[in-house]
Amino acid sequence: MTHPIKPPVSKPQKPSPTPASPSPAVIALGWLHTAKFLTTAPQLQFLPALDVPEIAFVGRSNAGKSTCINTLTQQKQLAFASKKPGRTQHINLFSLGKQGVTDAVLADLPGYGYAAVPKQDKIRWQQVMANYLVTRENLKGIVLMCDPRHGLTELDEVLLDVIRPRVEEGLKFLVILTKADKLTRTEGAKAVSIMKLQAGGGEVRLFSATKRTGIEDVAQLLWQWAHPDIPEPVSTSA
Ligand SMILES: Nc1nc2c(ncn2[C@@H]2O[C@H](COP(=O)(O)OP(=O)(O)OP(=O)(O)O)[C@@H](O)[C@H]2O)c(=O)[nH]1
Ligand SMILES: [Mg+2]
Repeated sequence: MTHPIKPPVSKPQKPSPTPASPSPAVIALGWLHTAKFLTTAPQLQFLPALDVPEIAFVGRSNAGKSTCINTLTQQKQLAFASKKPGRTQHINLFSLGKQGVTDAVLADLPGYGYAAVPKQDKIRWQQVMANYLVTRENLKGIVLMCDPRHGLTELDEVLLDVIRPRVEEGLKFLVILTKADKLTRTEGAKAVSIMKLQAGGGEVRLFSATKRTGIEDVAQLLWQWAHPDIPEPVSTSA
């Protein structure tokens, strides 16, 4: 007696899950993580002319510019941060871009307002900075770092006056209220409302490197500034 050979029963195939696409924040942070030191210069004239968007971090000495760049790029010592004010004395550029293709640059600028700096040096530096902010052709956005416990200083106001015409022409502008870990929630909210009135139409965000507040939000904003033709970040493999 022969037994019919049963055909093997194939299990019903589950549809293979499509990998979830990374969130805009993950894409923006991944992009910032590609940051590499590009060059340093004591003055604008020594900076290379570039044709990719440049985003400058400015603000009074010790406000937290270098720390903010290190936090956003998730690199501990990309920019020199220090308890000692006046640590950053050159314009330092960092290139960003996946697969080795630079698509934007971050600029860490020396802080102003440090009392111990000789007057002549202060004036010289203010001129270097004003020159940079007014004439740097590929400058796409300015991030003004401000410690909300001190508010805007006189030199911050000077800077706002210098950049106002360019902001009116479309230059992106963000005020980061730093060291938010030093404020209560209510103080933080109040500082944001006050700064929104002072920032002349710019964006305002609370930020803390220690508590990691505002990192994703700021990262996404910078990503959008550098990629204005792409409305939402799209998934790209590194
Ligand atoms: N608590 C707290 N401290 C911070 C934060 N960000 C920066 N700091 C501290 O503030 C000090 C100054 O930080 P830097 O990043 O060097 O400041 P900077 O604006 O680059 O200063 P200059 O280079 O002098 O213009 C350092 O001691 C940092 O650790 C923050 O979010 N929270
Ligand atoms: Mg610095």
